[in-house]
Amino acid sequence: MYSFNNQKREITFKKYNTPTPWMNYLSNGTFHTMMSQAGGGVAFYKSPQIWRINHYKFFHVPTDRSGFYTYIKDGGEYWCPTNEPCKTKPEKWQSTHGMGYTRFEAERKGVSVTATYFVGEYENALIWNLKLKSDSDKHITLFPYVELGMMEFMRELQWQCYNKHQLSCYNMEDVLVYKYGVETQPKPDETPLVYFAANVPVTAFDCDRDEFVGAYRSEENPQRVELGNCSKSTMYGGDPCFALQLEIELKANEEKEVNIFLGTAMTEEDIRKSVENCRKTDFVEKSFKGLAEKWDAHLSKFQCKIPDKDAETMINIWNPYQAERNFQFSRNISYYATGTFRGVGVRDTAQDILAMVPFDLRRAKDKLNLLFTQQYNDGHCNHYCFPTEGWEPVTRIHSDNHLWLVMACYHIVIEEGKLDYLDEVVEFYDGGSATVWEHIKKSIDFCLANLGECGFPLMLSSDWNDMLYKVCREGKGESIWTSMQFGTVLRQIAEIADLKGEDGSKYLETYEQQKKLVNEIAWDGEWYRRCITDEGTFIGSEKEPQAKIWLNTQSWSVISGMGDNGTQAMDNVKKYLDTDLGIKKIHPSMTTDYPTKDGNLTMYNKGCGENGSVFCHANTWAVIAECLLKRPENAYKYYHQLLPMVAQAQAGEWRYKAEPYVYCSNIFGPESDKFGLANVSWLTGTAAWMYVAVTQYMLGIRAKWDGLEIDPCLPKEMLPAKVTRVFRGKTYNITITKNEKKFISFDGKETDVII
Ligand code: IFM
Repeated sequence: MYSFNNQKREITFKKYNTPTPWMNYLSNGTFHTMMSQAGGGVAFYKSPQIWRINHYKFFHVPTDRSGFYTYIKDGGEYWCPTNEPCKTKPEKWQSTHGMGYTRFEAERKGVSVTATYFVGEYENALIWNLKLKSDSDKHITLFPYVELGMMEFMRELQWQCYNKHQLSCYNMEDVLVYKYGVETQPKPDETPLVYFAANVPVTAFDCDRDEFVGAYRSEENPQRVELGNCSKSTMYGGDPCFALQLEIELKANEEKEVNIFLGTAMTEEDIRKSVENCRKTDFVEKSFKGLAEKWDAHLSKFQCKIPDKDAETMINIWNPYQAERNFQFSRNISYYATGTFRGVGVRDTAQDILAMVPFDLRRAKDKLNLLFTQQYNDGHCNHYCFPTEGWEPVTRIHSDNHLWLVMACYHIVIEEGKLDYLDEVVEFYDGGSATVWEHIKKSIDFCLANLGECGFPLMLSSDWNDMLYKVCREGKGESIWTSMQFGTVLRQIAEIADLKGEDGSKYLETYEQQKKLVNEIAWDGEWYRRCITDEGTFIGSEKEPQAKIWLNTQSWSVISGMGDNGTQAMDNVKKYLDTDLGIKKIHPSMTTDYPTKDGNLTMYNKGCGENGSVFCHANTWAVIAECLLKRPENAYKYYHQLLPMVAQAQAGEWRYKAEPYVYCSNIFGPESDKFGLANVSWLTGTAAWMYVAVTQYMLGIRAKWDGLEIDPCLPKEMLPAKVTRVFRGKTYNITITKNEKKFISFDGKETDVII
């Protein structure tokens, strides 16, 4: 079904009809395309909310339509190198996802095509590089095709009957142009034109989807492809598309290269310039080379060689690749997330930053600075913001958002080994500005100013766990987990304060107070309780009939160093929550009338989503906790069982369904009849945290202020481990043969370290 080629950093698929679309993201930071193994997907410029280019029909059948298709008309029949969407299939076919590109290799009746799609750094365009060959002299017709849509997806759903008459699609000297002229769009002056061009002569085109596809047909059998010619339709009001007709002569065994460009530019003149650039002889090759070099440089900052090859594949390639995509897209658009309302989540993005820190400190700082702009003078933060769309933020106050900022900042400062970043000045959302150092101190102040009756942080609109918004609607509910998160960052800010020559002890005093509460009030006898409701009920207690034990307060009791009984708590994680497909978030799952019918905590079915599924994001913290407890076998079990290819093999491909090369957010738990079904892949905090867990806790290579600490917690399956880590501009080659702590001081002279 699939195979990895780690040398090339690729995964190849032999079948097009995977259980769900298995996606890749092609991007240059401005122009983006999410593309499946069968050529389906969606392209957008900067924002999928307001500058979406083509239609992608989420959740509809047939699955994974539409996409970026090139019909090859060869005599009476036609087919696509992407395999989909035609009935006539290639005789030989495979597709491959690589770092920022997707390639299709297909053959039918002596015609072979290699189609590589990627977005290079020089133009904002999806490049379709087609290499064509035939075993005999042949004339074929190519029809590259994209079904366009209204750029604002939500407006299209609601208002297309009026607004589609404000769309135009036309031919400009054999370059097709789409203008999204809809009134009252959010940023008309920044809305680009979209273009579609080829580097070979264009015989005809269509801009009107209905003309190209025809009535009661679909992308499976467009009438114009069947007829063998496009109609030269324009589209001033209606449903737009880009379709080109390209006549190609193939000489036996000679390769012909055709390039198609789906791009954006601000004006017609800019389009002309952009297309001229794209058509230059070395443009495509240069762009692809640039992409490869970029990923080489990025990934070479941390590479390992270990006996567990699945883990190695994830650590070296797919996990940091996925983490970078999360850093870029937050939780915006995936096969599961429709890219309609979620902009940049402060909580989510602050966690994503953690996995960017070892790779690119400036990118990490810029993103964190963006999050600081969402902070108010009292220290709390907006929940989501929409910097690209310019929409008003979601202003709900959650108990955890502002604390993640402290953690991200700590990681940056410690990685860099300098305090300079703390002096950068960033505006507050409600006016004025302050240094980064002042910003993070305000995070702490806000938490301190919002403690509940028992002394734990108030839950406010929920903590990390969205579902808990229901325990605090009267504003009294308290979060024991946030107390542990607070404790974790209090130790971090105390360290920074000392480094700055300020008094860190006041933070440690607060830490001790919270720690006392955790052990005296939150300890249930066997594990740590999760939270306190408005009514004063402890959720996550043996005394409760449901949701008795929750993963997060066990793992974070150890991570924060607050739990005197952390070992016992984690033993109970193993006993009650662990499965062969990961650790459940809670046990037992809740029914929809717990704690009461009117005041229920969840509407999720048992074992699904937030209710008793294996929540992969939270599993990463269990891995870290086990490392801190120095229990390598447990850490490895929790880590290994969630490796996507391992979980998929364990559950079965058609049960697991999602990609075997990226982490998902959650997996249906044992209380569901679909135990093992993986859900919400690609964009999830699992990516960043699993990377942190395995590199900084299992392999144990952690930045410290004075240097690099190597404190591994590895089972025999991962030993010996050889790691190359670039740290503060120097390359360290580290060989780990046993679990022993070692410190490399910052003089950095010692580059080969053997443990
Ligand atoms: O923490 C959240 C995240 O912000 C969105 N997905 C679910 C997580 C757990 O509730």
